[in-house]
Parts: sequence; structure tokens; C-alpha cells
Amino acid sequence: MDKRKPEWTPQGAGAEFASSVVPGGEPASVPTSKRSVKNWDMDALESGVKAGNRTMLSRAITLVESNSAKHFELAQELLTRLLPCSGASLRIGITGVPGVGKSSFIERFGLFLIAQGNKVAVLAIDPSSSISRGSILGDKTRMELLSRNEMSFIRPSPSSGVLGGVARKTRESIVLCEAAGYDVILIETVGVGQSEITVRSLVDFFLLMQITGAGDELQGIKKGIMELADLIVVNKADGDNINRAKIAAREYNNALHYIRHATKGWDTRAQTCSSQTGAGIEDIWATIEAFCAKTRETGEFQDRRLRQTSAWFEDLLAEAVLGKFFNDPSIKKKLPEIRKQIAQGEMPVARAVSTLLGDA
Ligand SMILES: Nc1nc2c(ncn2[C@@H]2O[C@H](COP(=O)(O)OP(=O)(O)O)[C@@H](O)[C@H]2O)c(=O)[nH]1
Ligand SMILES: [Mg+2]
Repeated sequence: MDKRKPEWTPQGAGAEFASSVVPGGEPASVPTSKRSVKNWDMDALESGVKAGNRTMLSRAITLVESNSAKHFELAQELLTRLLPCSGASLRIGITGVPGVGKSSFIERFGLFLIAQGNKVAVLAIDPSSSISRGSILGDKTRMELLSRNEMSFIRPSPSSGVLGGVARKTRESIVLCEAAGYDVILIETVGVGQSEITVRSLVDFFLLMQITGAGDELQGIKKGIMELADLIVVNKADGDNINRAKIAAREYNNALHYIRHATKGWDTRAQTCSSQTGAGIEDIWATIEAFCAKTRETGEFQDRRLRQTSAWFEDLLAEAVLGKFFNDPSIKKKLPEIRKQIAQGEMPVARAVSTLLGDA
């Protein structure tokens, strides 16, 4: 059980705190004692995060990741205080199948960014821990130098719960990292379909990582995923793989002529890199900088952020309204009977819905 907890939790805290990858399942709901709520010193958290104190940032993230209702109010209070200090970072999503080299890339790229004078935060999204068990994200063993660097902050994936819940926690963690002064936020996710779409909705720039395989490179990549990317990186371009990687990048570039690009005014491209030798890392940053310059100039950068925030609001609102409806005692009472009547053909479906809504 201890393994599931983050490095710090308030005294007496239960299993509502979890930040490492664990097998999927229902979030634990352990009643929180008054004591552990009292342990949250909001002023200290606020000033600690603003001062860039990593321990305080860790605690703040632990608070927003909590599944407990009592922590929800505290977390929202903290976010309200810190929101004015957020928004200034560049948010980059990095996706690819396990083994493609995401963590190795983040190690290299993160250190490069730090050398350029940035502070780098790494967050991870892994809603599918039961599918991708073993592919631990935000994996500190692959990011050894980065995790020891003072200018970095690495947070493994929040565990348990559905994708939407994990995404909410990550969005809020982004706000906290930005308030703590991180300039670049790297969000790592495994490529398992839905999670890529979610990460796309969180970031400014989306990097899709690929490696060369046997034969036709394009076979292994879905058009839908390519349409989310701002850059395709063919990793492991080193040793006797360099040429194959270059050919693959060329094939992607050809294919990219025929698909819709993710960002208005930006031509998605493919390039190679080696996370082992560091070749190509600088060029990737140059591409990202060109992207930022271009989209800031056209306003697409700012527009996308606005769209992301309003879409998030609409999603949360819809979710909350649904939750409220289905938890309404009178609805709960009537629902089984109405379901039966529908099943037996005694009530038209639309009538059933309007009856229920009238009672909500
Ligand atoms: N040759 C070579 N191997 C790499 C490169 N990047 C990663 N690897 C290796 O690929 C394996 C998976 O890397 P990892 O970063 O854990 O991939 P992840 O699952 O996508 O995070 C490890 O054995 C790495 O050492 C690279 O650029 N070149
Ligand atoms: Mg990894």
C-alpha cells in the first residue's frame, strides 16, 4: 500500500493519495479525518509554490490529485490563488508506444532546455495502467540526470480513475507548475488511442515519437494520430539505424502532404533524433520555437488555449450535471421502474426521458 503513496502525504492520510502507476480500479475513498485537513497550511503552500519550492509543489500536486471531497475545496482554493501566476509556460505533449524512447528523449531534451536557461517540469498521463502495466511514465530511472537537476521537477502519473479524472488532475498540476516558475512543461503519455486526444487538449505543441521498423513505416501509424501531431520525431537515429531513420522521416514527410494538420498555419513535419547521442535534439527545439513564433503571430497559440479552457469547462459542467441528475434521490427511485416500462414496451422512450427530466 505504501508504494502507492507519493513521497509526502499529510499525517494520518489514507489511500486517497496516490501518484504512482498502479493497476487500474476504483479510486479508494477513505474518510479524511479533520486532522489531515487541518494539516494543509494554505498560506505556506501558496508562498512555497510561488517561491518555486519543489517540496511545496509536490504537496500542492498531491492535494489536487486527491480523490477526497474535503481536499477538493482546498485544492480549488489553492488554484484560485495561483491561477493569476500561471499560463506563461510552453506545454509540450510527448507520445509514442512503450519502448520508443520517450523517457530517454525527455532526459536529453530536458537537460538541453535547462542549459538554455529554462526550468523544466515533467508530468505524465497514464490512465490505462491496466493495459500498459509496466510502462511506468515519468520514469526517474531513465531520467537520472534530469531528476537530479535542480531546475527540473518530475512527477509520475496520477494513478487510478478514468481518463477524464486523470486529465483534470494534470491540467491543475500544470497550473501549479507554472506558478512555481517552470517555463517548459513536458507531458508524457503512452500511445494507446484516447489518451493522445486527451493530451492534445492539454498542450500547445504535440510531439509524436516513432521508431523505424521492418518494411513500410507508415503501416504502424494511424492517420488519426498523425493528424494530432505538430511534429513527428523518428527516434534512435544512431549507429547503423541512421539511414533507415532518415528514410522513415522522408516517408512521413511525404505522407504529411495528404493529411490535415493539427494546427492552423503550421505544417506538421517529421525529423530524426537520437536520444542516445543527442543528435537532432537542438533541431527539434528549433522547430518548436518556429512553431511558437508562427502561432503567436497568427494568434492561434492564444486561441487554442482559450478553446482548451472553454472545452474543459463544458466537459466538466456536463459531467457535473449528469452526476447531479443520477444522484438525485427521486430519480434514483423512479429510474428502475421506468427502465422496466421501456423494456416491456409500455412507455415510449422519449416520454420516459421527459418524465424523468420533469422530476429532476
Ligand atoms: N539506440 C538508441 N536507443 C534508445 C534511444 N532512445 C531510447 N533508447 C532505448 O530504448 C529503450 C526504451 O527507452 P525508454 O526511454 O524507456 O522508452 P519509453 O518507454 O518510450 O519511455 C531503452 O533501452 C533505451 O535505452 C536512442 O535514441 N537510440
Ligand atoms: Mg518511459
